[in-house]
Amino acid sequence: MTQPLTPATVRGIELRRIAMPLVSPFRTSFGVETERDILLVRATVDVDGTLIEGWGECVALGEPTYSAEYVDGAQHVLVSHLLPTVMAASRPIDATEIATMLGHFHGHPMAKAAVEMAVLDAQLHAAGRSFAEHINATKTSIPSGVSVGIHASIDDLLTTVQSYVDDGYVRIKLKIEPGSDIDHVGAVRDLIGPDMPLQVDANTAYQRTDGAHLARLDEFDMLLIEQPLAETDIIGHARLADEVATPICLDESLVSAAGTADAIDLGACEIANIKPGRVGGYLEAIRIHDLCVARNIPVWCGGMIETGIGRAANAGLAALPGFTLPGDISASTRFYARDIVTDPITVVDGHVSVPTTPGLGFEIDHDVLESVTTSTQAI
Ligand code: OSB
Ligand code: MG
Repeated sequence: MTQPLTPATVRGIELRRIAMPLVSPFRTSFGVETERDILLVRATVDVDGTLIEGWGECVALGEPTYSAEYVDGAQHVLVSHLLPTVMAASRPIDATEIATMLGHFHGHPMAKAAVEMAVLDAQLHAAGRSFAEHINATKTSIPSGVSVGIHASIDDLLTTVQSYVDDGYVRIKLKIEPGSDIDHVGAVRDLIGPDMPLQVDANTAYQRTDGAHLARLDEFDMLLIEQPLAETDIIGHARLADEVATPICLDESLVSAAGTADAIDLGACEIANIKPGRVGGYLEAIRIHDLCVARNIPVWCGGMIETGIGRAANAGLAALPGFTLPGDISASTRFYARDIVTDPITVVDGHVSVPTTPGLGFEIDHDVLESVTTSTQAI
């Protein structure tokens, strides 16, 4: 970190729900997303007598299918438990203190991360500093990968993948599940050729006994297999790592720095997908990045179908030097026809620019935001 930021007194919070239709259905092994129901946190804070606004995005999905959190539950825990605690602070606070202040509440990392994000955004604005600069991130642009949903037909899958190749994405990630795996991956490898980086994400769809089956993916020379087994099954992933040559990467299983260190030590995590929401915030995400660098574990930044708010913040995070693999930080247009920020994330020559403006690196487009808002709640 650079110089500490000036602490902030939280004066008010607005929770805002928005409905964002996806440009096409996104199917994973846990379900189909057609519209994103997103909770935004707008914090009004006082920094040295000046009122400043900051925004956070809660990445919880509409249903508890990717993880236990879901957007209605996140809003409830924020309103009833998390925000009253943060707002009862008797002195100005720093974003880095929020995880500790909320530490006695079990779980709800995505709800906690959204509060931390909003306060951090406001503090960075007050300091006139960008997120990437604040965390001493080194890159000015990051390679952009795209996550491709499960397709019923291989022909349709190839059409979709070709369109992303044409858009310039430098890495393809295919969602897989039993029945839509070996053939799908083989056909895509034939389409994109041997040199294009390729990986798969099972979102926990396989069993411990699927080692021999998953080893059939080895011939396609992929970067990694993401989260084949249940999120709690660390030993199962370690055994799979012995059976399958393709590196095993964890997503759902990694919920803290301590747990990530254990998974690495057990041989269950050869590559790490870091998502700030899943681990309770950007500061825990940086701790995970640091320990992976110390243990020589490659890291990349995952995505949760974020708006321009979350994408900008993720781009800042992924500018840290340990993020050596392309992330799931795609253009806003990958999922949304119209983003809620004035400067949507774009992919140029396969790369996303790291924001350099003060704050997390976006400006809200208030007209678009109003048009997609379904409710607001003031705290
Ligand atoms: O497992 O990485 C995942 C989206 C929602 C929930 C979980 C995941 C995903 C993605 C898409 O794969 C990532 C993105 O491009 O935002
Ligand atoms: Mg994943």
